[in-house]
Amino acid sequence: MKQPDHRLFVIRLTPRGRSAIASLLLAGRDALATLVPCLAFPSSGQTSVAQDDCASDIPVFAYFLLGNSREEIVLHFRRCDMIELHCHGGDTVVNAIETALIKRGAVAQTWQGGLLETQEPASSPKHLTLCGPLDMIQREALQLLPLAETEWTAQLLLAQYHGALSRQIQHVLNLLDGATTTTHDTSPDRAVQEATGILDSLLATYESGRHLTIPFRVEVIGPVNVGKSSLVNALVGFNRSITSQVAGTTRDTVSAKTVIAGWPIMLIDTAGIRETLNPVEQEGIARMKAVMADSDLLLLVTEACETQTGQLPQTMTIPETTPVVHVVNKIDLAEQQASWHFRDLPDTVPVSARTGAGLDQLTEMMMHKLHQSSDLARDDVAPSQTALVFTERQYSQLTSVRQLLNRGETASAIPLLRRNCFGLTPK
Ligand SMILES: Nc1nc2c(ncn2[C@@H]2O[C@H](COP(=O)(O)OP(=O)(O)OP(=O)(O)O)[C@@H](O)[C@H]2O)c(=O)[nH]1
Ligand SMILES: [Mg+2]
Repeated sequence: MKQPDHRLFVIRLTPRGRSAIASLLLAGRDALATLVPCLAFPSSGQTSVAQDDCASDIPVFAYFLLGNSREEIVLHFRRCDMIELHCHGGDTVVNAIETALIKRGAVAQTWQGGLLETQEPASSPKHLTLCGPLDMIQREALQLLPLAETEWTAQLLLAQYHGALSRQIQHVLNLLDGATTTTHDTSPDRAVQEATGILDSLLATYESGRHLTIPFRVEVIGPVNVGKSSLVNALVGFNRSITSQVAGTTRDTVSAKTVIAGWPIMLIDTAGIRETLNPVEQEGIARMKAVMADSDLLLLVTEACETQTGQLPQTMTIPETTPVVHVVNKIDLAEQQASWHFRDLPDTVPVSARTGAGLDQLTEMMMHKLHQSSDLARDDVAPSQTALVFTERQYSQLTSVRQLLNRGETASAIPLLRRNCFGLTPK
């Protein structure tokens, strides 16, 4: 016989550390019964809490009994199996209440784990349901949503929570199911071909999707004194980096976070590249090269009025796999714009960090490169309609499915897709 689900969780909703107020959530079928013996009430107020209070939206003031002392708390009943406890924010108080509840059988959970525990997995028997059955992808979106740093990325994650990616994968599943049954009205090969096409486009979105919560890393490199730091400052809108006409001003890597077209971007200013005997500058250049390996995009800055210092040493090589935008700075100084020998080079944008000329074109090209020319670089993207692969787990599972299809193993791909992408048990 199936055992009843009596799991009880105490979840810290607010981060550890000092704050005015902290919030805990007690979640599970036995939440009310576990909590009641720990409570006392002010003489002027109510004397206990019961099932009826769960239906009311009115917060209840109470004391949480802790040995000889008691702590003021405010209870809010989301439901009888989800009770919020709001208490003073000092760590000692929160720890004491959490420990008392653990002693009474609750299991401590982080808010991330708690978020998932309080959802009903699509395949499991009902236990705690906050918003209906969610598949594994939706649960991952829910978990990442609080980490989104911009409204745009939050909207995209919300779309995945509402099933944008799941619907696409469901469509792939339907096609593959159809291909393995004789009743399908198109040919099995055509259906598998369509499914692989959809999978390929989904896999291509991961380059963008993985940056919903982790900023893109854009490194600004180039010879000394061409205006790299000035460009970073112009892009972030404040003087993050020191600039001067003295070549070799920036010695270390300097990071500055900004948002471009709704995406979080980490701009990394670096030491100018030149042959130098100065050990500090050499170290700066070494750090610049080390950062280059992890960059999503390089902005290679040179200057329109190329001076002796503004040239890149011959020995400087750029990794072939990292996308590059060539930025020709200081166009305000170039007397005859037609004379720029850079202007016909591909992926080149002339700008002036001083006047701001060309910066819009630069950010547009940066987005185009970062999203690998996918639709996400376009202005008219409707977030609610956009399906994105956004976790490494999803990417590796979909890659495995794609490989099985490549080998013609459609029947094996279907359960993998059902189980590992959705968390569903195979039929
Ligand atoms: N006229 C003009 N001057 C600029 C522009 N951008 C930067 N400068 C000037 O060029 C000089 C060098 O600028 P930085 O931003 O310090 O150059 P950098 O490439 O970071 O230099 P290092 O850190 O030494 O490698 C400063 O005097 C800036 O004011 C520009 O667009 N136009
Ligand atoms: Mg600099």
